Amino acid sequence: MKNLERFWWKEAVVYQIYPRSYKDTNGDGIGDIKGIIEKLDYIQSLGVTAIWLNPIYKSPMDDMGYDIADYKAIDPLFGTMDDFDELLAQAEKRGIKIIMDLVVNHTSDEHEWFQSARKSKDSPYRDYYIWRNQPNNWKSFFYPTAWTKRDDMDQYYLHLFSQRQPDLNWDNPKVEQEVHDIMRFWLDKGIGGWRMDVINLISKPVGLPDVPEGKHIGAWVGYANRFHEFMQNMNREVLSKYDIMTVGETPAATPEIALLTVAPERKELQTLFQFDGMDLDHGDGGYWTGKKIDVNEWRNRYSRWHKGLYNKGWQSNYIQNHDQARAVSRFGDDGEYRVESAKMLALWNLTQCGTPYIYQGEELGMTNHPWQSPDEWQDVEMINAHHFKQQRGEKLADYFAGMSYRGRDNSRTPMQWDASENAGFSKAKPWLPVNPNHVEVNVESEDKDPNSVLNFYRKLVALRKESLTLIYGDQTMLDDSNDKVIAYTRTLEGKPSFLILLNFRGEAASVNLDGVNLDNAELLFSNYEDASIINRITDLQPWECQLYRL
Ligand code: TEU
Ligand code: CA
Repeated sequence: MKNLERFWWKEAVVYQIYPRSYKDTNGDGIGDIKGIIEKLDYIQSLGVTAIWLNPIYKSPMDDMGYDIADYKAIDPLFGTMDDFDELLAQAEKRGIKIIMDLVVNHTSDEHEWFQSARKSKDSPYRDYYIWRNQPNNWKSFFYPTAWTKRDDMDQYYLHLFSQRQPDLNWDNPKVEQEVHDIMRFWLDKGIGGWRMDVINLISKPVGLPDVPEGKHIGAWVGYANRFHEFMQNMNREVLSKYDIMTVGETPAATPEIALLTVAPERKELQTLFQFDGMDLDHGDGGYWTGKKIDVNEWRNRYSRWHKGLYNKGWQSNYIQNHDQARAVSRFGDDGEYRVESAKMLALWNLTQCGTPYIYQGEELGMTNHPWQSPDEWQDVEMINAHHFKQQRGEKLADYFAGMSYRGRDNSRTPMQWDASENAGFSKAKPWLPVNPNHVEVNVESEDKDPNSVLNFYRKLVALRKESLTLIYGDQTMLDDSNDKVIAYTRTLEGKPSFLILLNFRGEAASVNLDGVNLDNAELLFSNYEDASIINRITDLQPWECQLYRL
């Protein structure tokens, strides 16, 4: 099977919804399933063909649903199973598939398996989790240690994420059976596929050896031991029996390692999310600090992935999600050039080879939040990191700006529907503050404005869906040491080619296009109204982007 073989999931454009923040219909300040149903016509108007829903299962919400207490129940905050069935039916009417989140590296500590397991070593569920008399040196993703022993416990349990997210023991064959059973339950309802949370962490290295100094726990555990065996079992027993899409979230992947999962002949998953672009704005002080990205590095990393996977496997592309702060605030300019730079990033995201994901609000150019105080934060990662820093004696003033820039709550503030008090998200006070810029940045006003970010996305999604070159074509980087502009062609045998120019800087820049035949170049897209003057094709204004058909 080759890269160019056509499948619906390669041609899909996916819209990611964080249900908690999308639309509240019952006035509790929290988004719900009925809210998503209410907005399906809007979602359809974007041209997207699938929705990935962040978790909506029963959960104490320690990690906002990534801590699941019952895999076969909808959390009452979001609605009922009837609401979910209605969403599936209404989405299907509009040609939209629903992709669910599979979170099976860990459960909630309120899951009945863990409730039973924690009580005694004789529990039939004890071996569903990972217990030790003594912790090893593993750190949790969410600070600080990955091992906890509660007062009523005689052993420590492993949790790679928060204390309330105990890791499942996949070496117990019963755990694998349970997961397959859960998957079938939802697939038999007719869902369109799975996004699989930190799936490459499910198998732990044999004997749980200490992680070497300086190595991140994700890289130490990722792809360890029996991971590929578990994926092949899952594919054989479950996935291969349905016409669905599958995308693994796999921190620490490289193109070489990724192919072991996404090459079709491996019979594991179709595609994965890689993180290589996401640390390019980490400052000298590490994760909780920021800096401007190095454009050459951006080009190198992404083209390494393209070359590594082209014709061998399939990619999934994104510039933000519920874990990543707003792209326009990180890689663009959320001030003076918000509109221009949001469109430039849109053009990047939707002209890569692979399946594109658009995260709610990205289509409006929504920005990071102007946080006033840590008291506003709800995210367990931000709260834990803040407490950890306080305990170590770090001063808030030294890290507040960095956390405000990086924190996950930036992407979780309510969707901005209109200019009214709560941005049309809810009649009540929303669970996270609404960005004050909603008076300007919102669906209602952007819908009416032909030059809005929203309408740019709509046109671009439409173009992408009808163009096999943009979906399946090869990519060739041009002027590949230009430190401001990223330029490339997309080509597919027998089809028109495209030329894409993206100025990643807030200043004028030029690009060298020697060797590209521009004779018949037709400008289809730009974020400046006066861009079609062909003799300045190589001179770009701040954040300018252009797409030509050659
Ligand atoms: O994220 C895994 C993951 O890599 C993140 O923890 C990431 O390191 C961090 O968010 C960067 O800010 C997945 C989910 O997407 C995330 O929401 C969950 O919190 C996490 O797994 C645990 O389930
Ligand atoms: Ca609600």
